Amino acid sequence: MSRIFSGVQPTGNLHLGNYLGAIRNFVRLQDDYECIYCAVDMHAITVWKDPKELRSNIREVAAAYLASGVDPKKSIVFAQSAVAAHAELAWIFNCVARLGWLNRMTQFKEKAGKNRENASVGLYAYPNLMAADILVYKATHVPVGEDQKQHLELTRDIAQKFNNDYEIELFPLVEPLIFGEATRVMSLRDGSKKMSKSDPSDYSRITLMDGPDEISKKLRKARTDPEPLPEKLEDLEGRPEAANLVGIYAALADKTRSEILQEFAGSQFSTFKPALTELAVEKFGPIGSEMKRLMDDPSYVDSVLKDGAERARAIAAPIIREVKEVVGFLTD
Ligand code: AQP
Repeated sequence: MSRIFSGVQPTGNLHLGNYLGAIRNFVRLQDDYECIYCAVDMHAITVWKDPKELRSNIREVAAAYLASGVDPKKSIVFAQSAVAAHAELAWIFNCVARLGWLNRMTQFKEKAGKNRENASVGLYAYPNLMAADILVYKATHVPVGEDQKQHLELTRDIAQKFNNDYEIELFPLVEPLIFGEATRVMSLRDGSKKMSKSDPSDYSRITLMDGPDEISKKLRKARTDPEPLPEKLEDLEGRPEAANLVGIYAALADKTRSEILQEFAGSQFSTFKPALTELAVEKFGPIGSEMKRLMDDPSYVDSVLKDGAERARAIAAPIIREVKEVVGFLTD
């Protein structure tokens, strides 16, 4: 059976993009694959993070998985820092990956911005840790949003270089699983920017914990253009905000964007936005309230994370041991 690995950073403000691009797909894959889902807390500290907030955000990611339908009996749910093998393999990969490869990573450039000299070394080496997260389980498939494609290509490069350098077929070449009608959800305030947790504007994103009033307010204020919705998909070209809302509707309704356009062709946003609001409230209402219930019961969430960490450690242990032997470390 192929093995799936994926993770979400516990950096708060989990949003529609994280759900449609990743978490919802985690749920859909768990019947057909062995799935390992992580709150990647070691990635979260690559930029400064308040410790109290981090603890709460780790539980929030776990609660989001569970509330969205990840079954902790079928899938493994845990916090990255609880399995030391991630960090051990990441160091080895720091010695495999080349500076030139990391220099090409667009996410580092975006996140470090102009103040590159002041960015943490962890932020720069982030893709090596991500490769270790996946390969410490020899996972073969990784469900992610489109923005993670470049990091997964780097994971393949690292696996290939390790295999070549040590003349052994140890690591698989992972395949990204990027699917659905909303693989790159854009900001509600600016159709050229991806919806993100760190956008300073709350109006740029719908979070999983937003109630009906907040969802309605945010969608009412969402930027659009004055044209009605077209009949054909190609006519959405050059209309990023309209295309984004249609993509969100399609993903939430589990239909294609063409089907949505057939339904709403000729409609103004004054008609489309309330329909989208109703759909979003219907889909997110139960997830948000279940997340709140789980967040109020941290002992249950912690027990899921503890059990998950034990199961993850058991899978990673023989793999990291094999890697250490191949590299030439002494193992007992
Ligand atoms: N806008 C998005 N559309 C579709 N998928 C998205 N993902 C993130 N944003 C979108 C996917 O969600 C998963 C978890 O992301 P992450 O938390 O590991 O990191 P990120 O991509 O850095 O998330 P954010 O929300 O954009 O955070 P900040 O603001 O900190 O940069 C991944 O599979 C990702 O593809």
